[in-house]
Amino acid sequence: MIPFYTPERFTSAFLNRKKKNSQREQEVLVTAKRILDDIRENGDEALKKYVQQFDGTVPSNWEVTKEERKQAWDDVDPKTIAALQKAADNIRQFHQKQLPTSRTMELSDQIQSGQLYRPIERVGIYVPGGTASYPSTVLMNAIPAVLAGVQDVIMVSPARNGQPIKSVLLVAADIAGVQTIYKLGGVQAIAALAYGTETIEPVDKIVGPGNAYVAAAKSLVFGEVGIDMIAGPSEVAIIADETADPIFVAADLIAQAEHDKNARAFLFTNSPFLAEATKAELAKQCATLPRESIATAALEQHGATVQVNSIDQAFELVNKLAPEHLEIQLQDPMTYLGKVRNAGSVFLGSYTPEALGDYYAGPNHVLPTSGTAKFSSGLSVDDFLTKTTYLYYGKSALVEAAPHVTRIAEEEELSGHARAVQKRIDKRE
Ligand code: HSO
Ligand code: ZN
Repeated sequence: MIPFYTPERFTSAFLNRKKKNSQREQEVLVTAKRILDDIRENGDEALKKYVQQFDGTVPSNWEVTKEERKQAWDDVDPKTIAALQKAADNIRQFHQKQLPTSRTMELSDQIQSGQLYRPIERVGIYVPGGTASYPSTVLMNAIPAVLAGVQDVIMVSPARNGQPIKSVLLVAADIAGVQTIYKLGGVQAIAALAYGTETIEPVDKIVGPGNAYVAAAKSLVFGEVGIDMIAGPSEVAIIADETADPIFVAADLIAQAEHDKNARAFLFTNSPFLAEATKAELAKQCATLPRESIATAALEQHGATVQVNSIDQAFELVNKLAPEHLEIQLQDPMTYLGKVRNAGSVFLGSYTPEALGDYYAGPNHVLPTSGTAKFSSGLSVDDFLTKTTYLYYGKSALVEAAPHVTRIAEEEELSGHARAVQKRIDKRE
């Protein structure tokens, strides 16, 4: 089951950067580029070709109709709808607080400056098909976009082999305020969103998770359109001491491990007792888990119980790891928040499982993975806003600034810049 590590072995196994694109990743990039280029050149004709090839049939219309969306509400259990609505309310409430207040600086009536926030106009949200196709993903990606004021929120998801997009995804899209849904997936969906075709208008930014091909395609279109991030496998780090309940700790490690075979789940503890008890619990709980084989594989290959000398050492290692999710199952958990430097999202106390945040409580579940929490953050309203700065100077303020501006311009040997200021001063005199 879960292997045990000393802090030193954990450091050399998990904290040393050595990432280089593997042969397989290179191949994925080449394939993705070929499809992107073809669709960019040949539009709908190429798009249809790849949809036929990968999804088995080409839908008569890309867009999910109003009737299909309405029908979906009848197909989903009302209890599920109610749960999604409550989750959406919580997510909305949390993200509402992220909306920026205007930033203006008025030094005098002669000098004003500030920053305008404007929503991105068109955003595409990728929602995977297959087993990892989650309504929570729809809520987490679309709600901040809608709150930011994005005019057109367009969701894409594959409709494979003539099967419709799952009803629960369509309902989640309605709840979140998605305007348009296209039956498109894979690299071809990213191409259509990024470049547009005769029938699909391009977007300005693409967000949302996807498989290796989708991730490669997003990385290739980045620059021409915005993207959120390139997500790696999901991760959790749990810091726990002897006061933690091994049943809860094991359950949360498993919740992470069941995502996929590459998911990473780490326990940092100063208690040999908790380490052993958690290990036993993992075996017990995995035995009855429907996704047992995935969870066990992840725990065995990418899991670790790290026996630390102190809780301070646990935080040191975790800050180097910069995990996507951090759970603190210690007495008085709130007092440890100040020790967290690098983590996507923190879950405090024994009664705050990560699953609560994955689905329901409010903070976003789209979070930086693979150590990228050192320099980036989870999805928020900010990701759907642009910032434009502005500046106003009156005549006398320019006169005062002129000698300094022209001095720097001369230093840079850009006399055109100096003149642009000086001409105005000369004219005034
Ligand atoms: N733990 C995932 C989110 C998720 N979990 C969706 C279940 N559904 C990444 O934060
Ligand atoms: Zn999850």
